[in-house]
Formats: sequence, C-alpha cells, structure tokens
Amino acid sequence: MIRTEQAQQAAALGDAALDQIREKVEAGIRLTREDGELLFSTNDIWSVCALADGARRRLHGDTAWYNVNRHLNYSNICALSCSFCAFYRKRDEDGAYERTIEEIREEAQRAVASGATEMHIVGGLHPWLTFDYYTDMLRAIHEEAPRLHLKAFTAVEIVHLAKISKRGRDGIDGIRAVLRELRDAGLGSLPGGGAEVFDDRVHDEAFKGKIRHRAWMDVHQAAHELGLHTNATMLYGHVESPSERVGHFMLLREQQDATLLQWAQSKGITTPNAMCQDGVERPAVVLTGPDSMYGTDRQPTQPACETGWYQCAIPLPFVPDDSQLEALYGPSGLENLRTMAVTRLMFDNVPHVKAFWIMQTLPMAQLMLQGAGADDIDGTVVWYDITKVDGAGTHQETTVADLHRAIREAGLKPVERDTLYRRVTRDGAAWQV
Ligand code: V47
Repeated sequence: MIRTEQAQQAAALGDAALDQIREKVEAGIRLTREDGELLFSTNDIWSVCALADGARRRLHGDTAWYNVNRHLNYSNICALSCSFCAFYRKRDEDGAYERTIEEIREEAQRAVASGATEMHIVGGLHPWLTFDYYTDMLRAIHEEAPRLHLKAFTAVEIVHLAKISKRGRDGIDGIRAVLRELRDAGLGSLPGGGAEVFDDRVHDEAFKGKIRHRAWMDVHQAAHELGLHTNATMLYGHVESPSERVGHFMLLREQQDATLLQWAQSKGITTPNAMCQDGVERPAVVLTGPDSMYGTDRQPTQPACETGWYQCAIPLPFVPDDSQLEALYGPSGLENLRTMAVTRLMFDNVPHVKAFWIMQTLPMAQLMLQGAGADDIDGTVVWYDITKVDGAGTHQETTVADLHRAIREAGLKPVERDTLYRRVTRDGAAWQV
C-alpha cells in the first residue's frame, strides 16, 4: 500500500495500536521507549496530537505562556563548523561580528525601555575572546538592567569558557567554578541550546567537534545543583532517526527524574513508581497524569525548590537554508506537529513544552499550542541570527499584540510569564511578578 493511502486510512479509522498508549496517558502511567517509537511511526498523527493536547491541558488548562524578551547573539565567530549550522563564521570571513560591551550595554538599555523581562544570550565558540569578556558582558547588562533575567550560554559555551579560563583540566569542578563566577556576574539560568540529538552516530555525522551528550548533561546538572534552572532542546529533522529522538528524550527524562526525586524526598513527598529507561520501575515525579496525581504541592515551584531543574523542553525543527546540509528538506509540517506532541507525551516530568515561533513560524506555533501539546511560544525576541526562515533577516520581532492574537485565535488565554514561569502583570514597560 502506498504511504498516502496508509495515511488516509489511518486518519479515517484511527490507529488501534495507540489505544494502549491512550490508556496509559489517561492513567498517568509513564510511556516507554517502545511507546515513543510507536508515536513516531504511526500514521495517525492527529490522535498523537490529541493525546498530547490532553496532557498539556491537564497541566496548564487553557493557559498559553509567552514572555517579553530579547535575544542577543554577541558573536557569530565560532571555532566549530557544525554541518547543520548557518550561523557561524570564521575570523575575517564576510559577515563575522562580535558585539562590544558598549553595544551590549546599549541593547540592555533598549531592553529596559521596551519592558523586557529576559535577555537570552548565546553566541559561537569565539577563539580569542577572554573569559573577562563574558563576565564583563553580564555585569554591564546587570548594571543597566538589574531586573532583567539573564538566560545565557549553552552548555557548549560553558565548556568553552572553562577551557579559556584555564579551568578545563578541572573537569566538573572547573564547570562549577565557571558557573559560579557567571552567576555572581548576573547569570540567571541556562537556555537549552547545543543539545542537538544525544546520540554518538548523529553527533559524528552532523556536529562532530561539539561536546558529546554526557558533557552537555553534566553542565546542566552542575547548574541545577547551583540552583539555576535550565531548558533542554532537541534539534530534529536532519540526519537522526525517530528512534534516536526517543533515545534523546529518555536520557533527559532520566536526569530530570533524579533531580526532582531528590527535591520530592527533601520535602517528604512520596512519589509513585514510574518505568525507567532500564525497564525497572522506580519512584519518579510525573507531572502529566490525571489531576489527582499532581496537587500544587507536587509541582516544584519557586521558592519551594532550592535546586534547579529542566523547566522547559523545546523541539527545534532543522532549518536547512545556508547550512552544509542545505540539500536536506528539513521536517515537514506534519512531522513538526508530531514531534511537538511526542515531546509533550514523553517528557512527563518537565512542566513546559515550547513552540519556538522563530523556528516553527508563528502559524505553526499556533497550531502546536491549540492541539499538539505546546504551552509556551517564547517571546517578542526582536533580534535573532541563528536561523532565518523564509529569508527573514536578523530583525525578527513580533509584538505582544500579535502573540495575543495568535494565542486567542487558538482558543487559549495568553499569560505573560517571566523566565521562571511566574505570572507578570504590567503597565506599559513597567512590570511586576
Ligand atoms: O543550539 C542551530 C539550533 C539552537 C540550526 O532555552 C538550529 O528557551 C534549526 O537553543 N536549524 C539555539 N536549529 C536556539 C536555542 C533556543 C531557542 C529558543 C529558546 C531556547 C530556550 C533555546 O538552535 C542551537 C542549535 O541547536 N540551531 N542551527 C538550524 N539550521
């Protein structure tokens, strides 16, 4: 049977193989690796989306989160040459740039004037900037905008900073020391970038030279131990297989289990068993079961939890334009919806799932909020240089009014949040949590 006929039949009848997954989702039972693979292989994508939508509504009702933020890419000069990346430039190459601290200070002033609550800061692995540049950058922004939350530097950059600050040989202690210094300079949390796909085969084919998954996860764990929250991305739709995507989810879910379990035990909260990656049932803090399973005391919200954890999972669709993998098509619209839905369903212990509108496009992000498990859409962004969909330039700004319209049209209630998912109320540029 040709694939389109299969898809039509599945859409008409529904895939009975999903019934056992539906039962598990409704009962709050954790999905297994095999379940994840089935969710990626079934043609009944609308049922997968409906399941994810149910899980998302139990957690967030009709709320869709957004923020007023600015992204800052301080430099695109990078020692690496990842084949999926169209952002990096080599020294002296056309288009290479690095922002001065003065320019960054001015950007912080503009952020304050626009009422932003967050600045999301990432760049390439710059071969000759010294560690002082990074702490000076955070301090300068913090001086200009003390209330602006600085979500900065992917795990890959943190490892690079450990090297250039001569702490590379100290292993995880060096990472901790770097994170502490950055935190003292104003760092508030880590974004989820640089994770790509946690698999050695995919690593060697698409981003050889970048840190492997163990090192990425160690940086996030060190951040969590210091009380910093972080996010986790997955870059999909290039050379990875569906099963490698599921493997990525499993590794992160297991790490989040360990973090949240420690928190729950320290609060005396007893947690039911959930299936772990090795097929053994262990206690775990699962957030996406039926209402009775997660009273508000079960949600690790600030300030109840002194450690950090993964707040948000973000599937990022590969944008081939101008990269070395330009010959690939990138994921289709249906695959984007499905991957968002599977992310929601597999990450039963991560509270938020984001449809980053810059990479998904605003219309696609709207569909994901309405019916594929996303509860967050990122923010106003303003400047973004890492990907440019459909010929967009570096100025990729949307207004709060546009975000509200997209969310309302999806039948949801727009709620502004800060980086820590606290509700924000505002009067123009003046805001409170
Ligand atoms: O690390 C690079 C990815 C990431 C391409 O934490 C690409 O809230 C698609 O991590 N096609 C940076 N993706 C973006 C990121 C992010 C974005 C929004 C919110 C948050 C958050 C994090 O973008 C990189 C890489 O994985 N990327 N090139 C590309 N051609």
